[in-house]
Amino acid sequence: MLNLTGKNALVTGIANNRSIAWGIAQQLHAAGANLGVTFLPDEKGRYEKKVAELVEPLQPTLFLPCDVQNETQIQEAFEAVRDKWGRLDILIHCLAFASKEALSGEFSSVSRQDFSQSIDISAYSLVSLSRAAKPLMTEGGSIVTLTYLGGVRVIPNYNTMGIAKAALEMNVRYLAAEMGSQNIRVNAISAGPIRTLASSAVGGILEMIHHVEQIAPLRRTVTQLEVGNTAAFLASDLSSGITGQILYVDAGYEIMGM
Ligand code: NAD
Ligand code: 0WE
Repeated sequence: MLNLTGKNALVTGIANNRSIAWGIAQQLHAAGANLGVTFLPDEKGRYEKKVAELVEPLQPTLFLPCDVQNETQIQEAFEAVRDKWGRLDILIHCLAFASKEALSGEFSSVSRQDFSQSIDISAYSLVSLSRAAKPLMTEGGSIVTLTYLGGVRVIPNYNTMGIAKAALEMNVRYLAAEMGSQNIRVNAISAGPIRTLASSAVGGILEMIHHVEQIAPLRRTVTQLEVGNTAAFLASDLSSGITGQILYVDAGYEIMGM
């Protein structure tokens, strides 16, 4: 059975009750994991308060600010993990960002700055967090990130995020190859479209979800909790032979050609 009792899990990317990271945190908690949660700090501290209230029922033993563009904040977060837990077993990377301009219009119109920012937040951050996690994963570990089909195929308007996801998926393979000797596994879940804060800000997301409901073998989209269950599996010893993989949790959409 899936059992994460005694495992320490750090979850990034919770913004609200629709976040995929929230679905993951709930399922890790249900499987018995000890949770730490990071949030993206903002000037007014609004995110902090909202996320703190949301995660309260999961009784996280760590609650830390972590803007992945800030290397010092990353280091401080993992120092806090080391001081409080001593060991880390599970790292969930569930965040992405591209400017509004980079997510619409002609792909080639993207500015150098918007392109770099998206790669930095959405792809490089996995390298940075994994590097910080590595010395704390003394009994092996599992790193799980979230990707999307737009990193492999052209999805209208996904544009620069597609390039960032392609880089993220290759990061998964290089990190898995490097860290395997320490029994640290690195995998990605490629989720089908789900209505979240990030996706709702995208024009036409409802039409895309409707399209998936017509085409996907299961004739529906997936939920945050289904992604959470797969993350719990990848985080657990049930997946001990799996590393460097991109696992599609998309109601089967990816296999279809027509
Ligand atoms: P979300 O808006 O709930 O989560 C995105 C998170 O990224 C937020 O918590 C936000 O605070 C965080 N973030 C942005 N910039 C950051 C920074 N500089 N430092 C730290 N955190 C930062 O949306 P979501 O849909 O749950 O997205 C989570 C992940 O799932 C992303 O990687 C996204 O690409 C991926 N994904 C989403 C879908 C979908 O349809 N919603 C499908 C496949 C994959
Ligand atoms: O990865 C994502 C969304 C990522 C995302 C969303 C936003 C909207 C608000 C990253 N940055 C931002 N920046 C903002 O200012 N998904 C997989 C969801 C998504 O986004 C799309 C999609 C799908 C699906 C964008 C265009 C087309 C399809």
